[in-house]
This record gives sequence, structure tokens and C-alpha cells, in this order.
Amino acid sequence: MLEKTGLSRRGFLGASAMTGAALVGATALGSAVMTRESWAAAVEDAQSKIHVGPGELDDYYGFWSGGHQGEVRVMGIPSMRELMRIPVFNVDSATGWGLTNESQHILGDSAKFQNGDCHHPHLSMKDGRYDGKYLFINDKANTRIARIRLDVMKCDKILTVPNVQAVHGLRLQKVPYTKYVFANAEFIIPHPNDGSTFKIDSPDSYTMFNAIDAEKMEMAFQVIVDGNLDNTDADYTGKYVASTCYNSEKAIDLGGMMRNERDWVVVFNIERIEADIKAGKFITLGDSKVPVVDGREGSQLTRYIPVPKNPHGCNSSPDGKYFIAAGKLSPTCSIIAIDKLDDLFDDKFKDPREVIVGEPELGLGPLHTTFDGRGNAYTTLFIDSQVAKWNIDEAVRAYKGEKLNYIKQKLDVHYQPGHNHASLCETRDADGKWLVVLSKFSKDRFLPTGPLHPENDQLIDISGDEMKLVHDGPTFAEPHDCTMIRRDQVRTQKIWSRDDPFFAPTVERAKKDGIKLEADNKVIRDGNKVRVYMTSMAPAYGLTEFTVKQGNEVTVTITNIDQIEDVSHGFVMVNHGVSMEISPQQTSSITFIADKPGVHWYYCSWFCHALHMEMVGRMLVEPA
Ligand code: K7E
Ligand code: CUA
Ligand code: CA
Repeated sequence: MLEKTGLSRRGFLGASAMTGAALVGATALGSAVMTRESWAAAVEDAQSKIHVGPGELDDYYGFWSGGHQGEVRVMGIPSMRELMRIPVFNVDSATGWGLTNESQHILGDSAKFQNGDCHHPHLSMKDGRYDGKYLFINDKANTRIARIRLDVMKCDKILTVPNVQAVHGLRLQKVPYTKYVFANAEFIIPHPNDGSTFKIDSPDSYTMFNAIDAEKMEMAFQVIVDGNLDNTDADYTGKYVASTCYNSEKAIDLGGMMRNERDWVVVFNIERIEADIKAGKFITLGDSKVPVVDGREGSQLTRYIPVPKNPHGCNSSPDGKYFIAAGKLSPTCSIIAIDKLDDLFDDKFKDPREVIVGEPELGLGPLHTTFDGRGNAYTTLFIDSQVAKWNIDEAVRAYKGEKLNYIKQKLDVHYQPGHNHASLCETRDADGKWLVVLSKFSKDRFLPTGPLHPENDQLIDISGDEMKLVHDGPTFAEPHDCTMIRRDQVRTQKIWSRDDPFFAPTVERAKKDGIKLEADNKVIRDGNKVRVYMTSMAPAYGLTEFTVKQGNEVTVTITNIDQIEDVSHGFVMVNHGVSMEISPQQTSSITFIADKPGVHWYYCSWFCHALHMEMVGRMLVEPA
């Protein structure tokens, strides 16, 4: 945009009285030549739209994937302020996630992994609307799915999906409620994958579509597919889920994966799958008890719809009418009519492509599509570095032969966008206010930070006829995707409730030791194991010292008996790799080996009081 105006960005900013370099992308679109004055007006307009004043609250929560950093980030929209980070697949020094017994209990078998790669955060629903209960997110790196409770904004369940490698696409059942989390395993592997063969092009090599019981966070079923699986979305009837496949070739290299002009969208018939499982028509694999059904070509459980070429994003429109698959290596999107899927499954069509009712040509590298609830779709164009706004109904009519221009606008974004997401776009409440575009490259839009650049999350106002870029926001690796929910749709707790399941296993342990967590400050010796129980209340721990023997396995359990909102304490044992958060009314515990004799100080790490520095104690370790 700036290039077109003939003004350099820095020249413009330098010459103007405006501050706030974050607004450098601000643009009033449409005018080919802008004066310095009209630029200033556009920037002012943009700034007024996103300005959330000191003490004021945002309208939406945004939940951002932390990509291969492994966490979830909570943002305020439209300010784009980062509100909180929720550690999930990473280890977090501030809260002790991955270090505490409570988090290790939730991580289960996978606590041994200290990395993750999350892509797709999605919020639980009832009848196609957010119910404010949970956020689910995938871990591609270690094939996991996590659930976050929105009331406390902590991860409460993690499940490793068996028999597959790399969960990528993840979406939730929208209707009648989020009974299932649907998860695509991306990579094709031999079954059994025990080294007896390394070939992945045989019928014994495949990947699977996975359904997880959202409430129990247990596997519900797996479906064997042809090719591989990329992204997915569910419809608004509760019956169908669609997934893109880019490796229909079952190839092992780039050239091979691009051989076919068309790959496909595979549609899963959830009713039929459930019926087969109920009737006992399934197999199991290896040690796993998960019901597995065969959904390969010829199965009554799936249908394969050929689409061009290495398709990527898969999004259902909020009017419930369409699945839209983005072409990636084709400049098109394929529009699949959901109301034709019953007939497709009843074999009423000669050619499965009869369910395709539109194939708009949008530009180079279409990746993901989102919606404003007013009949328009917004598709990211990775190679063109643009977002294309197009009218779905007009694209469908054009496919039938009508002459019309379904493309409403193309807006430059900076640069190479992956996902985009409009406010409430995956629900019936799509409100067409804000569009977030997650751009992979920021190039020169921020102060340089060495070879590794931040990404650029841009906020676009889509409330009017034209998209207007209003904010650049640098982010760390790599928010593939995000989701937004109105602030009134989320109810958070201000302090923990003492009977919260988050620390229930620790409460159980204390009960066995005869400890009253809210009052007792005691050391329990159990052979080589020492359990130290104490309270914390600003600015003091219940114990200012405790004694153990060198080599003891020490578990420190602390209960924060402060009742006051925002008074979180911490516990750090110096030189022992021990750190944790204890928020008001929370119990946290951590286990470590006291391997060095001598005096070892512990201190409070979350600023809680004027005498926070003095909130300390000592572990005295007697030589063995
Ligand atoms: Cu396109 Cu993993 Cu959703 Cu990245 S995926 S962009
Ligand atoms: Cu307690 Cu700082
Ligand atoms: Ca392909």
C-alpha cells in the first residue's frame, strides 16, 4: 500500500505527528494516491477503532496457538494486547507447568516430552454456538490433544492419540453439542509400525481420522483413510465432517506429493460410523482398545470428492451450507454443498464432484477461509500476500455460468498469510466485525531482532464494505491459527475453589498423610521420601525452615490461603530447578531430590506484597 502511495513508511511516520509505530499498516483502501493528510486521517481512524483505553476492557477474547512454542496465548481484541499465556505442551518456568505434580499428572505418559507444536485452537459449542466451557488444541509434534478449561484458563486434560503420527487438523462437533473432538493424523505409517516394513504405499500403511470424546478426553474411534489428512471441519447438522488430503499419492517426497492434479476432500458420515461401532463392526490395533473402522474408498462410511491440488484449509460456512476447501497449489477454492451429501452417501450421483457447486478463482496459494456472516468469505492467499474477500452466493452462480465478479476486494497483508479468522466465524453467531490474519513473515515491519523475525498478526476491520487494516502485532513462533469469543461468553473464576479437580490428586495425597492443607505446616517422613506441607499467606510461608537428609526425595506442597484476588505466590528452591505458581486458594506441589547438603533458600517468585522479597525460607540438608 505504501509503495503505491509513493511515501516510504518511515518517511511518513517521521513526518507525521502520529506515534504508535504499530499502526504503520493503517490504510484507507481504494484511493490510489494518498496525501500525507489522508494518510494521517486513515491512521487516526484505525487507531480510534482499536483503541482500548487504560482500564477499559476488550470486546473479545482471542485464543492464539503458540505453534511449536507449545503454549496457548490469550489476547484481547481489538487491542491485540496479550492477556495471558497458558502453558500446554511446553515447560513453563513461571507457573511450573511441566514441573509440578499437578501438571505432570495431567501430562500423564507424555510428561517426558518437553516440546509441542500446536496449530488449531477451537472452542466447545452447543447447537453451533460457543458454550464457554473448553478450548481444545492439537500437538502435531507428539500426537496429542489438550483441553483447556476456560473458567480457570488452565489445561486440564491431555490425550496422546494412539496408532498414528502427528495430529494436525482439529475441529469440534458443533451440533447438537461438542460430543467429539475431530483430529486428523497427518502422516502415513505402516501397521504395525515395528520395523518389519518401511514402505508406506502398501494397503497396510495408512493414517487415520480420529474422534475423541470431548468430556471424558478418551478416544472414541479411528477411521482408516486413503491418502493422508490435513485440515478438517464439522458441519451444522452434526452428521458430516470433511477433511482435506494433500498426499493422495501416498508419496514420500515433494515431487511425489504434487504428482496428481487432484487430491480430495474426504467426508465422514458420523452416524454411520457410530452405528458400525455400536454393531461391533470394528477392529482394534495392537495393544490399543480403540475401535477402528475402515473408511477407505468403497466404504459406506466415507466419500472421496476429488479437488485440485494439494488442498489445505477446510472451513464450513456459518450458514451451514458449505464446506470450502482451499486449493493451495490451485488458485481456486472448492465449494461443497452440504445439502447434497445425503445423496452422495446414498449413491445418487455418478460423479462425486456433483456436490461441488463452486470453484472461485481467487489468486495464488489459497490456504484458509473465514466468514463474516453476511455471505462473504475471506481467503488468505499465501503467495500473493493478500486476503481475497468474495461473495459465496455469487461464486456459486458464476460456476453455473452467470457472468459476475464475485471478488469484492483484495487487501495486501504483510506477509505470506496462513490462517485468518473472523470474529465468531465458526459459529452461527458470525458477526463480521474483526478479521485476524496470521502472517508468517514480518520482514521490515518491526524493529529488527536479528536473523529470527517475529511473525505479524494483523487486525482488519471488516464491519464495513471494505476491509481496513488497522493493526500490526508481532508474535513469536507460530500462531498457525486463532479463535475469538465474545467476552460475555466466558465466565472465569477470580480465585480457585478448594474442591477444584486441578489439584484433587494432591488433596487426596494430603488426606492420606492426615494433613489439613488450609491449616497444617508439617513434615511427613516416609522412608527416603519427605513430604513438606505448608500454607502461604502474604508475605510468609507457614514454614520458614525444614530439615531433610541428603538424597531424600522431597515433595513440597503449598496451599495459598490468601482469599484476595490477584495475590498469587510462588515457590522457588534455589539451585534445584524448582518453581511453581500458587494462586489464591490453590494447592500446588513439586517433587525434587535434595542432593546437596547445606543451607538452601527458597523464596516467593510471584510479587505478592511489599515484603515479597522477605517471603523466604530455608531447606536444611543434613549430609548423608
Ligand atoms: Cu494452515 Cu497447521 Cu492450520 Cu498452519 S495449518 S497455516
Ligand atoms: Cu508471596 Cu511473593
Ligand atoms: Ca498431492
